[in-house]
Amino acid sequence: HYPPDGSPPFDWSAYLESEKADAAPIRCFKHAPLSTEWKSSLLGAMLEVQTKDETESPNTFWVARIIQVAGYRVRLRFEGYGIDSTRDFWIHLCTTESFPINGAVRMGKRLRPPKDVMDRLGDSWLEHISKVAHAGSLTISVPIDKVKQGLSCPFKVGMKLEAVYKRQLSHTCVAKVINVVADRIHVQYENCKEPNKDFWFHFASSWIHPVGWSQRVGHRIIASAAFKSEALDKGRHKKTGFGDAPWEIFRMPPAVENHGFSVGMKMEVVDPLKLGNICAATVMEVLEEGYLMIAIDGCMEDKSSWFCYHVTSPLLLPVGFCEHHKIPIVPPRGYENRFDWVDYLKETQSIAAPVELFKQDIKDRGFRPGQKIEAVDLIEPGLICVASIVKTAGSLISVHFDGWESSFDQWTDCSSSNVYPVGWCEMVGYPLQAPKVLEIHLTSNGGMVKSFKKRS
Ligand code: MLZ
Repeated sequence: HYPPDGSPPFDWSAYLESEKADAAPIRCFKHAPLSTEWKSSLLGAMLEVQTKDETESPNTFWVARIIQVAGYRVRLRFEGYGIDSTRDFWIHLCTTESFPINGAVRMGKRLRPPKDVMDRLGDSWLEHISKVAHAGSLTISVPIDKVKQGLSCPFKVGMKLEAVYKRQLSHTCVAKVINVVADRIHVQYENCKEPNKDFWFHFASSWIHPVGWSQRVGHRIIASAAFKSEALDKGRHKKTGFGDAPWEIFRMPPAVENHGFSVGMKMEVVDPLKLGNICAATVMEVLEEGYLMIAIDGCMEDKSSWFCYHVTSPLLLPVGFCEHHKIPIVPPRGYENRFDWVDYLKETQSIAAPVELFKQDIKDRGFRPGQKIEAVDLIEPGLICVASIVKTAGSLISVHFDGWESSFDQWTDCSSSNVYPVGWCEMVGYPLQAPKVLEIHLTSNGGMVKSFKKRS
């Protein structure tokens, strides 16, 4: 279990308090365990947890009320303390044993208040608690089977797949799963010479595909001739070869043919390599089944920088998106300080992809600026970091990594499987990157300069 050296996990409670911030509720995260079960607020709900009394047997439970919620973590107060907050304590709902009201006794536990509550309530504690039980108090139970299910992954170590190559997004590369952590897979690219050839994906990522996919849709792939000829057949018939990850376990968008996008159409996109940027972009190639090769305007000549988005991708945006949401668009090279879509389309003699082609149902999952989350750094996706929502725009959210310069911010879809509720890393035993602390330099004249760390 993380952390291997036994040091305590990141102290979310203290951090939220010092930042005076809230965590985004679990229900905002489409894919997170319990997000559909716990649709309404958990605040005020009662549950039975072990008393912290050292003198009592570990079988002793007492009723507590949820006073504050931070993702999977809640602050509890035992019944009997009234407004006294000094005995409040935090638990992780999925890693601490708890029962709904009346559940502990049913499971053979003893229901008894902590000693000081007992002293205060005297013999009336039993009466007190039966009142709580009968008052129809809101209670919750933690469906551990649902949690397990929500953290499971259909991929297994050793399975082969085609993954977009991190150093050249225009190509996929054969890759092998080398580790699975909850719903995330760690893969190693094969046949590539670079020294660090690993990458992490969520299992439902749109950057990973079954063996044969590239040739099926007409995407470029880095692979041997032998691999390609076998893959051609697998792709054509959606066949799974020995050792390949089966086609069914990939979350594939629907195959669409008459989507209306054509080569040369312009739009706005989230730059997959600089995820904080929304840029002017052009359709360079239309592949099969609704996949498009896109280039950021200004980089169109460099074919290796093209990248593939499906027509249903929430990161494909119609012309005018940025203006509508008051986000500064990143203009193509040569158009700094003078970018205007109308002039630009005229000058480049091109048309904007009609807005109806963007089949986006704008979702509001409830994220609000200021909320804290745990977010994958999509440039180094092995890192899951303490982060905040800075802005929402249509279906997009902008994620800021606490302590890092805003140039690290990343736009992502609000249903993205790369953002998690507070407490997720603790639950799955994965290291959470704490906010970067400012580096403080002393200057020669005794002053102090604070600086953020830059990406190395
Ligand atoms: N190698 C980089 C990591 C940056 C990670 C930022 N995550 C928000 C560095 O140490 O600069």
